[in-house]
Amino acid sequence: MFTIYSDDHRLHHGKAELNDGQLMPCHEKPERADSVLAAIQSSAVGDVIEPADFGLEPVLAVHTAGYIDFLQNAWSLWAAEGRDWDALPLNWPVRGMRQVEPDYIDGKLSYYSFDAGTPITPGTWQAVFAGARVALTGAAKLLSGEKSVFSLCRPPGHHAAADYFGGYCYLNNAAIAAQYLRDNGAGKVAVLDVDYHHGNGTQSIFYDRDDVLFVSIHGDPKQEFPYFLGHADETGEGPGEGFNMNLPLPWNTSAADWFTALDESLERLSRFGPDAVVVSLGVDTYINDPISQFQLQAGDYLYVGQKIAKLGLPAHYVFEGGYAVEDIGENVVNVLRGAGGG
Ligand code: 6XA
Ligand code: ZN
Repeated sequence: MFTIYSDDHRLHHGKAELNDGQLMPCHEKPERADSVLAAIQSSAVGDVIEPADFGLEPVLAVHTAGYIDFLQNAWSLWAAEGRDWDALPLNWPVRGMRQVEPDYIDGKLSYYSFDAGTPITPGTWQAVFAGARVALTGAAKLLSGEKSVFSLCRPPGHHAAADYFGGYCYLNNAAIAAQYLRDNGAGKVAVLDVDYHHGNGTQSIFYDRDDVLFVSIHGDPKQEFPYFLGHADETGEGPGEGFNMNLPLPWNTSAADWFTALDESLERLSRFGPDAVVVSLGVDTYINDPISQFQLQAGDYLYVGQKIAKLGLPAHYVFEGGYAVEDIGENVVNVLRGAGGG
């Protein structure tokens, strides 16, 4: 199985996120990708290749032009104010306030975001654009006949919506890949999100569509980030009604209960009959993940890959969360091995 990887992820290296009431070092750091890459290189999963160039068009098929323009220019607008720390938003347009894009950078950061855990740094745009190329290269490989591929994207993407960032995510790599598959021959695509957190961005991008099914297993938003999307009664709207499925689970969910939800997800996916599946592969469901509350163990990840492979569909694994840096490489490799790589 090919892994697609670009070193450019390093250009995004935030100093701090707001967590537990404190500014603390980012959990989402370059060492995460180093760990996964090292585990892939020291196993027999397959070759690691560089991404190709796809231009901006497939990114603009998912994100708004205004948002992309913001991401490209946010750091220089911030730095023009004489600041050399990460750019972070401070307030948001909640109930009853106006959704009008401000002129000043501090207001723009607020307008285009939903949390204070997702810093913009000098190299953020270059890094996230490289991440999108990684995901697009994975999608193109699938279209040219590969059975399964792994896009080692960093930073992750599934919280990013058409026009906002948050949850460590800027460009929605999985959504960009799914849309590219649709635009280049796949009639129906399913996105299976097995990250610990709900993929609110992906859900919102495809919510009113019946050509892309979104299925997600995640920490219940009553307890867990992103808090404001991911409930079981979100089933899609308009033509998309019935094409969104959320399986929220409580803190401390066991591996056995998680796999019951996976079986239910796979049953829905099979019934949909897609031409390809994009897997938002977070391994923050791991028992030792520092910010998450599920109980999967390293060996369980083999079954994740095996069960998805049983669908018999072309599968594009796109890396999302997972913060137990020492162990995430092994956990990802186990998924890919189960899926038939190595
Ligand atoms: C914010 C938690 C961000 C979650 C990031 C993640 N304090 N998403 O792993 O999948
Ligand atoms: Zn996550």
